[in-house]
Amino acid sequence: MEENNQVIIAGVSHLQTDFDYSMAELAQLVAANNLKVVDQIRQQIDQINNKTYFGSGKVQEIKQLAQYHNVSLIIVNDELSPAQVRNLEKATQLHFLDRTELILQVFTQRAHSRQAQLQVAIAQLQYQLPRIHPSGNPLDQQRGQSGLANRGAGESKLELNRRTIRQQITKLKQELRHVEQTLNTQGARRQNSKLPQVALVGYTNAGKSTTLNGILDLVADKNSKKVFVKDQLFATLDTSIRKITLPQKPSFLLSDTVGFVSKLPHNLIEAFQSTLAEAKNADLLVQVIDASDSHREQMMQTTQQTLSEIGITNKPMIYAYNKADQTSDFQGPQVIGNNIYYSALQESSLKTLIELIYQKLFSNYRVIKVLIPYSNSQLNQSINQLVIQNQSYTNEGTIYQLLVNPTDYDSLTEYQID
Ligand SMILES: Nc1nc2c(ncn2[C@@H]2O[C@H](COP(=O)(O)OP(=O)(O)OP(=O)(O)O)[C@@H](O)[C@H]2O)c(=O)[nH]1
Ligand SMILES: [Mg+2]
Repeated sequence: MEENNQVIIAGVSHLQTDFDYSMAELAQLVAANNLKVVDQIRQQIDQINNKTYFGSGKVQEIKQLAQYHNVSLIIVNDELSPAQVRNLEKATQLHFLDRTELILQVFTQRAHSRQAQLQVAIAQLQYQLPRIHPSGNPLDQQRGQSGLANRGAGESKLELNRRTIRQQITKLKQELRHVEQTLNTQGARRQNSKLPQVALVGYTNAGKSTTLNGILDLVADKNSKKVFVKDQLFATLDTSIRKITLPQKPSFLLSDTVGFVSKLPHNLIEAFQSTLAEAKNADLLVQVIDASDSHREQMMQTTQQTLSEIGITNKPMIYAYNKADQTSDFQGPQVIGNNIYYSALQESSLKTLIELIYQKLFSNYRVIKVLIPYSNSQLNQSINQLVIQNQSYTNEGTIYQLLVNPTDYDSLTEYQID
C-alpha cells in the first residue's frame, strides 16, 4: 500500500449507538492490514452528505490533519459511494479507502485455500465494478473531463473495462462452482449426509476454532485434523466439518466457519454463500461469544443481523459464552437454559458443552428394545449403523436396545419387545 504506513481513520456518527465500538474495530482492521492509526477524526451529523460523506468543514479539517501528520491515506468507517470517494479525493488530494475495502483486503491476505481465494476475488471484483475509471486512477477522472470527444472515448473504454471485469467474475464463479463440487464429493459431508449438523457461528476471534479443536481432543479423534487458530481477525475463512462420535451416543457433524464483523460487506456475504451454507443447513447453531469482550452485546447483535441477512432465522441456538477464564470469578462451566459460560481451553467446560449439544440435538431420540430374527440380515446390518446401547442373543434372534430418532423408532415398532 502506501510507503508510509500511517493513516488517519475517520467516521461519522449518525444516530449510531455503537459508534465508539465500530471506530475501535476499524482501528483493529487497520492494524490487521499492517497500517498504523496516528489519529482519528469524528463527526456527528444526522444526515450523511451525499457528495462528500462528511460535511464540507470536516473535509477541510481532514486535509489539515493529514498535512499535520504527513499522512496521505484516510480510512473511512463506512462504505463510500464511488462519487463520494472521487469528490473527497478531489477536494483534498488525499487517498480515501472505505471500511468495505479494508475488510476485503484482510480477507485477501487470509485466503489460503483455492475456494477462499476465489470467493474473495469475486467479492473484490464486484466491489470494484462500479468504481473503475477509464485511466484506472480515480484522480484522473476529473482531469479527463475536458472535452466531449475525450469524454466519449473515456466512456467506451470504461465500458470495455467493466465488461472485462464482468467476464472475469463469471469465469471465477465457474471455477468456484467446480472447486466446490470437488469438495462436496470428497468431504465428510457426503459420507455422513444423514447425520445431524451443528455449526459454530459468531464474531471473528470469539474462539470458534479453539472450541472445535478442544472438542476433537476430547473425543480423542486422532484421525481428525485440527483447524487453524490465531489471535487475529478472520483466522478462519474455510469451512471445516468434523464428525463427532462418543461411545454409546449418536454421532453428529460439527462445522467451523468464517467469523463475522460489523458491516460485513454484502459482496463478501454473497461470495461466501456456500461456505455459510453449513450454518444454513445446520440443525443447531452454537453461537460462540467472547464473554471477556466489553462489546459482546454489539457483537451478538451483529451476528444476529448477519445470520438474518444470510436467511437464517429461528434456528435452535446455544449461546456459548467463551473465554470465561478471562472474566473475574470463573469457577467452571455453567449452564443456564440455552446459555453456557465456559472456556474453550478447559476440558470440563468442553464436556459440559458437548452434553448441552447432545441435549438439544437428541432431545427427541428415544430408547427402543427390538428382537430381530437372524434371517433378516439386511435389517441387522442397518441396525449396526444406529446407536446400540445393549445387545444379546436368543434362539429367535438378536435383542437390541437402541437409541433412535423418531423416524427410525416408527420403522422399528413392529419388532419392539417389552
Ligand atoms: N483465554 C482464552 N483464550 C481463548 C479461548 N478460546 C479462544 N481463545 C483465544 O482466542 C483467539 C481466537 O481464537 P480462534 O479459535 O482462532 O477464534 P475464531 O472464532 O475461530 O476466530 P476467526 O477464525 O477469526 O473467526 C486465539 O488466540 C485463542 O487462543 C478461551 O476460552 N480462553
Ligand atoms: Mg476460526
